[in-house]
Amino acid sequence: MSRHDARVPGIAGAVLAIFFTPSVATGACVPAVFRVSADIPITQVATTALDHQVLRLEGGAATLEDYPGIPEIADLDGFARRANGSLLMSFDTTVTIAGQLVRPGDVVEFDPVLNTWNVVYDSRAAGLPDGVNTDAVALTADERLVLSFDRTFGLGPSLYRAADLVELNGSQFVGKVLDAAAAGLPPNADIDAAAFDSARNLVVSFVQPGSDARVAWSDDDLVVRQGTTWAIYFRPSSQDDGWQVADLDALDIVGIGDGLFCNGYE
Ligand SMILES: [Ca+2]
Ligand SMILES: [Ca+2]
Ligand SMILES: [Ca+2]
Repeated sequence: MSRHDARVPGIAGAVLAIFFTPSVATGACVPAVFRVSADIPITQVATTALDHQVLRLEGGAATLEDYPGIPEIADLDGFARRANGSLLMSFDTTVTIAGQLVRPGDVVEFDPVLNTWNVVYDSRAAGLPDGVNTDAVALTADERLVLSFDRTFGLGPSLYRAADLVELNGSQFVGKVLDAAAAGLPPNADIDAAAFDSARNLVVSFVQPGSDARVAWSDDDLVVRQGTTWAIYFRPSSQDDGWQVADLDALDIVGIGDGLFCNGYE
């Protein structure tokens, strides 16, 4: 399910490699680990990942993370890593993993030590309308699920939009971490990757290019919520032109501890 964008003019390639050393006005740089997936094969720092695989990016190095059991037909489109190393994933299509049916709305947890897979959010049992795809997975500080979906739908008395981020308690929706309408995002905006860094900054990627009064972004960019606006957090295309035709569709972040971020213009 590729969603190749029209690039934002003047942005692509405008920034030299920054190698995950975010800096702000102080010039201080803090290392971070990004785990990302794309909607098509992506090569970065001479390492290629297919759309169901993850690139681990740290300090200018890229490492392929290929989790056993994921069918190649799947596009990994939601990803988060627990503190204990277990991995939460969602896919764009229905797949069978370790004998279990995993629907696009579901979230499945992979334990890399025990090599086990378990569905931890059963979308059908939870009442998510059939056909709704979970397209972003993040975790609160106490490791509750935070999900985004690929379309607008109603559930109970509430309306959920594609750029909402919804917090769960178990399988129950308990509130919006980001309310797209309240945030002033256009009705067609769709968040397709989300994570909190260790300073609890909300970092997301969108399906489409977009902008607010301060900044314009492309579908591979990571943008950070700052009050009522956004700023560029990290721009993968600054490291590899392959991102200019790829959508970043899954994300996890570890290691930025001081609220420092990369605005792409330092
Ligand atoms: Ca992917
Ligand atoms: Ca979404
Ligand atoms: Ca994206």
